[in-house]
Amino acid sequence: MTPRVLVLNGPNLNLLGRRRPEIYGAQTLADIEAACRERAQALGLALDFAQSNAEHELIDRIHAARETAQAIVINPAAYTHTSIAILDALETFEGPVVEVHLSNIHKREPFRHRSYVSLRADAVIAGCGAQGYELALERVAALLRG
Ligand code: CA2
Repeated sequence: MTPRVLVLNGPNLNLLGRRRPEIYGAQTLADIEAACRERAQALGLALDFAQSNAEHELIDRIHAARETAQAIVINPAAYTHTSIAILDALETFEGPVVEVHLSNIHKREPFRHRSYVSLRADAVIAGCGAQGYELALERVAALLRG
């Protein structure tokens, strides 16, 4: 069976490409989704791609992925630094979890240096821009292959 990966994006990432390109790059979330779909197909992965500005919707997506996906790639955006609830949800998920940030959060304000999600993530990619999502899919494919 083709393994399925959920790529999940947190608040404000729907605005990518329209503001702050110096930090987050010029690509829109639709551009990133298209690149992920292409890379997933090449890696033999099925893909679900979602974004929400609401913490509870992100949690509901993670819960649903327990039944529908074998791995999660997540950019929790600002919830990275605040959400024990998203960490708890990810801890109920049994497959690989890769955390992605477009920017290098460690080069930015001190409040961005702490990630609750990293306490669960099997890998963290930061500062690679949109390419980070494709690198995350490659890592997930390797982890799923065993
Ligand atoms: O670097 C990342 O990917 C972040 O997860 C992005 C979050 C930020 O809170 C994290 O510290 C690091 C913010 C996403 C906001 O996206 C915007 C997109 C366009 C314009 C303004 C914000």
